[in-house]
Amino acid sequence: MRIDVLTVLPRMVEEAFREGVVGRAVEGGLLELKVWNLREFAEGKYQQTDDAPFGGGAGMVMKPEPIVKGVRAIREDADAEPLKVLLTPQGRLFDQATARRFSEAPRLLLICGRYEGVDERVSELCVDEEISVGDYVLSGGEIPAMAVIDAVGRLLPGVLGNDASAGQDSFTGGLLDHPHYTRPAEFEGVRAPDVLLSGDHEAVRLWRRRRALERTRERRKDLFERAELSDEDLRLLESSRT
Ligand code: 9D3
Repeated sequence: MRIDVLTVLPRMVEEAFREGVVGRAVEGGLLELKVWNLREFAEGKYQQTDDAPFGGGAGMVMKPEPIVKGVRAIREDADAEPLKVLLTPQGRLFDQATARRFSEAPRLLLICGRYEGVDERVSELCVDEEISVGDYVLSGGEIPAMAVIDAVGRLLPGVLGNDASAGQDSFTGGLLDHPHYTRPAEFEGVRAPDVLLSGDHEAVRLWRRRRALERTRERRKDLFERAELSDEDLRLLESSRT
C-alpha cells in the first residue's frame, strides 16, 4: 500500500521510519511512504501556513489554501484515490479496528495539524475522516500520524515475519495480554512463576488466560465489560477472587 503524509515537519516523520518493522517494510517495497512538506504549497514571500484566528483568541490556525493545494497535488501523484485522514484532537479515537480498516485501503493520506487547529473548510472540502490517538495534548499531528503508520504498516501482508502474531495481539482478542517471562528463572530474587517452567501446556494456558482476565478487569474496565467470557473464564475469575 501507499501512505502519503502532509506536514510542516517532514523530516520528523521520515526519520521515524528509517528503522524498525515499518522501516524494513518501506525498504522492502511492501509499503510506499511519501512525506510532503506543507510549506511547499504555501504562497507569498513568507510561505505562511498559519494565520490568526477569525473571532480572536490565542494561538494560530492552519490556513486552508496550502493544505487543500497539497491534497490535490498528492491525489494527482498516483492513480488510486486515497482515504484522506486529518489527525486532530477532535477526531474519533484510533483503535485496532480502524488500523485494520486503513490497512485494507490501497492508499492513505495523513494530514498533520499543528498550532491551535486547522481551518474547518479543510475538513469540509477534502477530508474523509478525523482521527485522534487519545485524550492527551500533543503539539501536533505528526506523532499521531507516526502511530497510525506503525499500526497500519505492521498489518500489511508480509510485513511481520509470521502473519499469525499480528492477529493474536492485545485488543484483537478484546483482553489485555498476560505477563511474560524469560530466562533467568530467578532474577534479583524474583522468580518466574513455576507453572511456566513446568512443561504442562494446559496449566500454562489456564494461568495465562486467568492473568489476562485479572489484568483487564483491574486496568481496563471498559474492555472487560465488553469481553465475551466463556464458562471457563468465569471459573478462572472465581478462583482468583479468593
Ligand atoms: C485547548 C484546545 N486544544 C484542543 C484539545 C488545543 C490543541 C491542542 C493540541 C490543538 C491542537 C493540538 C495539537 N494536537 C494534534 O494536532 C493532535 C492530537 C493530540 O494532541 N492528541 C491526540 N491525538 C492527536 S491527533 C492530532
